[in-house]
Amino acid sequence: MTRVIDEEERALYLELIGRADEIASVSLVRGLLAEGVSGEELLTGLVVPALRVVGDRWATGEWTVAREHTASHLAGHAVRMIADASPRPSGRPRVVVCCARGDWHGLASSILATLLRGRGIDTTLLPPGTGAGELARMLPDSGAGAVALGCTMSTALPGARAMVEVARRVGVPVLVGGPGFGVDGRWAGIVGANGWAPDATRAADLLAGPDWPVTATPAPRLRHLPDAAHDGVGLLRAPLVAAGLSAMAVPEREPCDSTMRDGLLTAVDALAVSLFLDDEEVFLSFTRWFTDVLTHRNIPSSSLAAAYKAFATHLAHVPRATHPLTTAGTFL
Ligand code: B12
Repeated sequence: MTRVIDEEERALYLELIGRADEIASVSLVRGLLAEGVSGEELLTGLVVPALRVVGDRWATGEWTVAREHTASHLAGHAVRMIADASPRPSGRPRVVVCCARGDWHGLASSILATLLRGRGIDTTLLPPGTGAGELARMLPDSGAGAVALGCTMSTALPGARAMVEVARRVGVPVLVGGPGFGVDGRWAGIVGANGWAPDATRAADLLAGPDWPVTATPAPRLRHLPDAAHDGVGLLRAPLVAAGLSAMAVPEREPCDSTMRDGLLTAVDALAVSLFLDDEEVFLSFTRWFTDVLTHRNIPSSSLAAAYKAFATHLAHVPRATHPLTTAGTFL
């Protein structure tokens, strides 16, 4: 029987990365590998659950950004060790693993690439920041039979769309995944993906299964694009954030300041992406999450409502943008 990670080991690992104990966290992972725990089990039973808690602890303000970054960095170290312990597969078509341009969660891609490799599927992992142009240039000579495209932040969905388009244009099918595609992958279809998987294990099953296509046709066009409203909001990013910040009228103090500034930047991006996808749920789900983050920092939701009113005033000339702002305002 394969050895699985237990609750105690999960708690210990979280504790170690949470107190930045690199040596002990590395030796825990090394020990588990030596005991014969599979790479896949370590990824799905230890690293991924720990990263989720790390994120939640940042969101609730329990951990500082620095503590969250350090813990995540150590989790990346574990992924590297697991990858190094997996034999290099051969003979199967290669999968190019990457994340949507605009999304910096490259660790999720490296977790997927490592798991695929453990299943005997060879991968080329592209770093975050790789865009559609670079993907278009490298794909034809890569020997890739598929692209596995991750997206953690819905704000990067336009980047995902551009990457799907170039891959499908050269006949390479694209499997997508990650929370940025929404609950049950609701935005996977609109970006033109050939498939969506809820987790890395099922991604591997799909890619190795008989139903995964060997070629792809070009992605269907999005009827409502190009979209002037989406471009208009994007162009006003800086003035909108400035107006929102002053409307929030929260006393200047760290760390709330940067949380709000970063949050409002993401709010503008989420609004623009709602227009891009023609689905205001992107903006509404972001607003629910951000309200929660602010509440944990004792900032009332009325402050965010005030920022959204300021956005609406600045965007009076973009009628499609005011509807999601008004809807979000009703639950703030
Ligand atoms: C580490 C981390 C970062 C690091 C990333 C470093 C790196 N090298 O990756 C840094 C510091 C850069 C970062 C930045 C930000 N982050 Co961050 N981050 C995280 C954290 C803690 C871990 C991410 C991770 O690797 N998860 C592990 C993966 C494997 O889990 P998963 O995404 O659920 O993936 C599973 C499936 O979705 C699927 N899957 C994933 N990818 C793919 C791909 C394919 C092709 C397939 C088929 C399947 C698949 O398989 C996985 C498991 O089986 C998460 C917490 C969390 N819950 O994940 C927050 C989190 C994702 N971040 C968050 C936020 C808000 C941000 C920032 C906006 C913060 C800021 N104010 O600047 C920025 C955004 C930057 C950007 N534009 O991308 C939020 C997102 C909230 C939301 N609802 O939008 C989270 C959820 C934290 C939280 N609890 O609030 N982050």
